[in-house]
Amino acid sequence: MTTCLIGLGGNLGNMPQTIVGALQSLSRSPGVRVERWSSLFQTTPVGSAAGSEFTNAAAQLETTLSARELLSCLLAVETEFGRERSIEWGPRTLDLDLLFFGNNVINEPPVLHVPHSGCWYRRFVLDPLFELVPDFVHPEKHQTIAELRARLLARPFRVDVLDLAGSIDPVLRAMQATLPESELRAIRQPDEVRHDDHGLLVRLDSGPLPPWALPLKSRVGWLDVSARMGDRQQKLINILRSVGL
Ligand code: PH2
Ligand code: MG
Ligand code: MG
Repeated sequence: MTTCLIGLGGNLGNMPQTIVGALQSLSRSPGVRVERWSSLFQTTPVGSAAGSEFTNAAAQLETTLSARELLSCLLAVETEFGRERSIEWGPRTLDLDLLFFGNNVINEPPVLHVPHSGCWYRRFVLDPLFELVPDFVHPEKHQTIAELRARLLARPFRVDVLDLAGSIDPVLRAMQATLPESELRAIRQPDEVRHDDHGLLVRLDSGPLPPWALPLKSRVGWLDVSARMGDRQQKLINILRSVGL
């Protein structure tokens, strides 16, 4: 038996009905038991094409399935509730994300990544999880759900952006003007790196990291979105919205 945590979300149709229906459907799946679920949260959409307000929740499952099998089961339930995959990060009737599979760290690209890459800095994931399992320890970040969530509540919220190309300043200046509760800074060289690990340290662009930047990967606040779609400004906006700014 493995204890798992999943995230539920969507912004099309009757979401309370869909979420209850999805949990019922999961509990009828062989090898899956739904143990507990959070309340429903109304959340600000993250992503330029995401559409209207989302409803998010989390649930705790017990399963005899493998992570891969459980993922197929989640996809089947998404399909059952009319999920279409046309626009990436578009509006959806139901999104079921496998957030944690016990304490396992699993990377089988392109589909299976556990813990879920976005689960530690997104309020719409952490707020429901905090209700269910505040003391659960993230197996890669080595912090509890409560600690990860508390990091995001600091104001001003600090976002340091690794800027090896030296070209991010205009983007940061434009964004800073509209986001007084954030503190955006470019990091181009080692002496600009802060010694503490507050807020986020974001890598937007792909390419080799210089040796001085390699140790930064082990920081709790390290967030690598270099493989994500979108331009740099859109990626930053999505991060700040995720944090709750
Ligand atoms: N899921 C997304 C994109 N944006 N925004 C909110 N508020 N909640 C989500 O669950 C969500 C989102 C992609 O899965
Ligand atoms: Mg999702
Ligand atoms: Mg998903």
